[in-house]
Parts: sequence; C-alpha cells; structure tokens
Amino acid sequence: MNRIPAKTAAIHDLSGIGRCSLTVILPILSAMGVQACPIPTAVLSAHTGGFGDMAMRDLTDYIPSALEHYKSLNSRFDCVYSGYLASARQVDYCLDFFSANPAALKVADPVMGDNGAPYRMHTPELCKRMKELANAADIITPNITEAAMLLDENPLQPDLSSEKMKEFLLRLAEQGAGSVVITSVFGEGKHYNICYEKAIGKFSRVPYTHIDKCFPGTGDIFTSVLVGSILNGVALPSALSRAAAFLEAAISSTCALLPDNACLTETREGIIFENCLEQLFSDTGLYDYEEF
Ligand code: PXL
Repeated sequence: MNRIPAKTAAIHDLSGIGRCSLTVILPILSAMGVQACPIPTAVLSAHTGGFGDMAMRDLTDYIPSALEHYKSLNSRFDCVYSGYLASARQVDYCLDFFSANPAALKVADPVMGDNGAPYRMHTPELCKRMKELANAADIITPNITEAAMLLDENPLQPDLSSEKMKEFLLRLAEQGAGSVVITSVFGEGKHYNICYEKAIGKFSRVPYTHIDKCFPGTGDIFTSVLVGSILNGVALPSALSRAAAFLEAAISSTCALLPDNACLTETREGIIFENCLEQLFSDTGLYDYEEF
C-alpha cells in the first residue's frame, strides 16, 4: 500500500524508560501506517509508577509555541490525540490544538489514575480541568478509575452491573464527549472494555481475559491501537476489539518472558510490545464485539 498517512499530533509525555506514553504511541502508530508528530508535555527519565525519584522537565510553555509554529506553516493535523499532561494549563493548550484543527478527529485519553487511585503527580486542579478536555473530544478513553473521576464518583468501582456500565457511558457522553470508551471494567463476572457511540446510540463491549499483573503503559497501548484502527477506517467497536486483541497478545508474550511471580522491578518496565508490532502492520479486518 502506498498512500499519504494520516497525520496525528500526539500530545503526551516522553518517558525514557518504562514503556509508556510517546515511547509506545510513536512506534504503534507508525506500524499502523499513521504519521505520529510528538508534542511532548514533559520529559521524564522514567514514568511515575515505580522508579523512585525520576528526573523531570515540564514543557508547558513549549506547547503553545509549537502550535504557533504549525499555524504559521498552515500545517494541519488529521487527528489530535492527547494523554498525560504535566500541568492544568496544558488543558488550555490541548483545547487550542483542538480548535486550530477543526476537521481533526479529537481524541482525549484523560490520563489521571488507575486501580482506584490518582497518579502521584496529578493535582486535584489538573483532574478537575481534565473534564473540560474530555467534554470537548470526539472520543475519550478513560479506564474505569478515570471514568469515575470524570463523573465525581468513587474512583474505586470494583463491580458494575450492565446497567451501571451503560449509565457511566451515557453520563460521560451527556457531559460532552462524542464517543465514550471505558477500559478495564469488571462486572457480572467478566472483564470488559466498553463503548458508546453517541451518534448512533449504540452500546458495545468486548470481554477480555484478565491477567493479574499491573503494567504501566497499558492504556497508552490500547488507545494508540484504537486511534490507529479508526484512522484506518475501522468502526469503533471493532477498533476496541482490535486494541484488546493486540494487548492480550503483547501481555501474554511479556509474561512468557518474566517469572510467574514477577515483581515491580520487572513489571515497571512495561509491556514488551516490540516483538509483537508485526501484528499491527496490515490487518484491518473485522473484530468481535457484543452489543449490550
Ligand atoms: O501510562 C500512563 C502514564 C503516562 N505518563 C507517565 C506516567 C504514566 C503512569 O504512571 O507516569 C509519566
């Protein structure tokens, strides 16, 4: 295939080790035939989940100057995809990227926390402002902790009925987001990634096999495969399923390389996805999901 790839502004941090944010987003989007243009929100020696005191440079002031440059070039993006932000002010700059690219697919991954708790660098102000960004996006991809935070619910949501899953999706869409995806939901005995397409009023979900290990960067891998799939013309529920299939393959390939009782020193290095990239090269087929 030879064509001009979709051009995506990727507004995320650049963490040197630990496989999250730009270090997974760039290779995944490239493998899927999407051009990924990094707009780093911060540079860190490592992510915040298990490496102790990392070195960090906040790049808040860099973002508007990069946008001014792109405006002066009349350079537009087909997609604007935001994730980990280093300050509340960066919400304004992401919103500026959204307005400067009115035709773009606007994706906000409201990175704020996991497993029922906020990440350690996330201030209440940043979490509050993240709602504004989510409300302005065409697609949002919170995990269940972040979804609850966006709805001012208890971030710990260990077991949801199908009705409650739908209620969470619907309320997030009512607040402003277009399509809503929630990852890592547990309910009625199964683990699911779930979604709601506001334009057609359809709820879908994809059950997945849960592996009881916590890897940083899981959400970044999931949303990158989802974004790459959508930019390649795959419908949202199939894109969800494809992202889940890639994650399952990459996580089981990682677990095969680690001891059964892998400790934080091993899991903090993230999902070893490099051996699995081939799976993303050309396949844009249909993937299973269920309506609910
Ligand atoms: O994957 C989420 C993420 C992104 N960026 C940084 C993080 C985390 C999660 O801990 O620390 C810097």
